[in-house]
Order: sequence, then structure tokens, then C-alpha cells
Amino acid sequence: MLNLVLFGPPGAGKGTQSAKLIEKYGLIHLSTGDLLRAEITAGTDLGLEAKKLMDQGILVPDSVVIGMIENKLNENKGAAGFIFDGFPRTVAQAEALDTLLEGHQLSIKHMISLEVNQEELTQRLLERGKTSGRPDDQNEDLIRKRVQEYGEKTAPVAGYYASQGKFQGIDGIGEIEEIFGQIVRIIEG
Ligand code: B4P
Repeated sequence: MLNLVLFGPPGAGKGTQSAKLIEKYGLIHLSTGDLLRAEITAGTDLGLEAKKLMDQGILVPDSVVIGMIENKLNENKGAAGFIFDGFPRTVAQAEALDTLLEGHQLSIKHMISLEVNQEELTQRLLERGKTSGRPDDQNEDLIRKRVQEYGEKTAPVAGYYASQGKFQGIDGIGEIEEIFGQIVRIIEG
């Protein structure tokens, strides 16, 4: 079973590369960003709370996203594997994910980190904001806040997986196909 964490700052290309990996390997895509946006669209209490934070570029509480991932793992027993996209975003989430996976006799095979500088991230997200309608992509201050949250709370997650020998960093700037090729080489090692 192939379980991957796709890691990187906002706009690094996690969602873009996830779509290609799903097509190639038939994995289940678990994007906490997408799950939270679905709750917002459905107008649930969870979605209303999450929206307040996401619209400020702030991470939602660990307990909320861990609960969503737990539900999805339980709903997809017998899957070919999972891509965790945008999760874990804190060390507490990474520890919780390991515990949840152990409960299903599963583990992460690789944590693949897409490395992109802040200037490129800002350009990509502002460009996406023109068409996505996502409020968090439409303002440079908000994008800077998201990247700051990443630096403070999410970047330490890389060390967590490095200590398990699972961290693989790749250059996230370049052609989408070329970056995908590098990911495939890691998986098929
Ligand atoms: P997410 O939905 O995870 O979004 P993201 O980080 O903005 O995007 P991603 O890296 O997937 O970018 P994409 O491929 O689309 O998070 C949104 C918010 O939800 C967070 O700020 C937080 O508040 C909350 N949240 C989510 N998960 C959470 C968690 N676990 N804990 C707490 N809070 C959580 O690429 C971006 C753009 O770049 C696209 O337009 C794409 O076309 C372009 N692009 C991609 N690859 C490219 C390339 N190689 N070259 C040029 N452009 C490229």
C-alpha cells in the first residue's frame, strides 16, 4: 500500500501534483484544504468556524483536521493508498497521523516536500486568485500571513519525517511534468 505525504508551503503545487498521482496510482486524495472548503460550502458549524480562520490565513485547530482525516480513513478501508495533501501541517498533526495509521496497520512510505521560494508562491497564488474565487488567494498580505504560518508551525514537520528517514525534498519550480517525474522516481525508487 502506497501512503504519501505531499508537503510544501501554500501554492507549492501540492494539489496540482496530487491530481496527477491519483490518476497514475489510483490513490485516495485527502486534502484538508478541500475538506474544509466542502464544509464551508455546506454551511456546517465546523465550516463556519474554519472559514473565520482560513480567511485570515491562520491554521484551523489540530483537533478539527485530525477528526476529518480519521473519518476519511475509516470510510476508505481497503484503498490502494492515500495521498495526504496539506496535512499534517503541525508536528501534533504528524504524531496523530502516525497513531491513526498504526491503528489501521498502515504507515507513511515517503514525505515529499515541494520547495518553492516566497516570490514564486505569491505570484502563483495571486494568479490562481483571479479565477479560483478563493478569498485567501486574493490579497498579498494574506498570502504572506499563510507563508508565515507555514514557516512557524508547518516547516518543523519536515524534521519529524527526516528523523524517520522519510523526508525527500525536491525543487518545486519548473514544468509540472518534470516535477511529477521527480516524484515518480522517488516512489518507484
Ligand atoms: P490548502 O487548500 O492546503 O491550499 P494551498 O496550500 O493554498 O495549496 P497547494 O500547495 O495545494 O497549491 P496548488 O497545487 O493548488 O490550504 C488552505 C487553508 O486551509 C490554509 O491556509 C489553512 O487555513 C487551512 N488548512 C488546510 N489544511 C490544514 C491543516 N492540516 N491544518 C490546519 N489548517 C489547514 O498550486 C497553487 C497554484 O500554483 C495553482 O494555481 C497551480 O496551477 C500553480 N502551480 C502548481 N504547480 C506549478 C508549477 N510547477 N509552475 C507554475 N505554477 C504552478
